[in-house]
Amino acid sequence: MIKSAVTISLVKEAEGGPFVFWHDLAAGCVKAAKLGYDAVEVFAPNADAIPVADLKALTAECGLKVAAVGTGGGWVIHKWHLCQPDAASRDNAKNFIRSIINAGAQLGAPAIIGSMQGRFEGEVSKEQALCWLREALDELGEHAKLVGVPLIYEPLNRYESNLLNRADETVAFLGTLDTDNVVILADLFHMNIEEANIAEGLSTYGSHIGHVHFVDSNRRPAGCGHMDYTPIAAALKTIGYDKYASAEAFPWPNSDAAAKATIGAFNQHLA
Ligand SMILES: [Mn+2]
Repeated sequence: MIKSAVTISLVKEAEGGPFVFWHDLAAGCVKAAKLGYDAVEVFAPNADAIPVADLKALTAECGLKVAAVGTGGGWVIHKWHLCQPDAASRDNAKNFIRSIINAGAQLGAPAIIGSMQGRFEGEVSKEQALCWLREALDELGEHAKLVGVPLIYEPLNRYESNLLNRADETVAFLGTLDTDNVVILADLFHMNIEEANIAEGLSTYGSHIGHVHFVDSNRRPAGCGHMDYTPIAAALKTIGYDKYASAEAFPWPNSDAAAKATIGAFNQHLA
């Protein structure tokens, strides 16, 4: 059975971004629980800003899990990513991600590599960038395995990364990894831009999918754009997807309404 989750961002620098609840873990958890969500996904500025013990107590009290933790703070705040030309920045990116993996693991939550994958540009060729991405996913994937969680890699749309945008190329790339601990985040907003057919893209990912960002075509909450969820839900059912569908969407028209809209669409299509 697919489980529901909703995002909470604690990152001041990310304001305006696609996160439903903002700046208050306790308030977000209480609202998520009241609406019937199974879990929260937490986007923090760094690992130290994830209050592991408090969040454990808070989610237990609310009957929630932590679905995943984001690593994008390393990009949004420090402008580090895994494909920068200088080794020091790449190391900073890896260390930042590793620390988030460790914090998330204490909550049973895998970390997501989205914007931290970066892009190729300038002196860095695509081949070189994919080589660095492969090395980082192998290293961090094995590290995540040691602490008992998968590592989630999120292909982005062409306006956010030029590395891997579609399911077919991503699955081919996964086949070149040494680690078996990297799973895919299927973000319906990115897929809507890049895939000829979203349901077919989900089928191409198949059992590689470890997380879904459940959102509409315009990055508003599910049900507030023109996404057709019927074939999407059918594809997820066919591949036996049973992890989280997480609301990573703009807080449109506001946080409470976005959370309510998403859980309504979840119950209609995915529950
Ligand atoms: Mn996403």
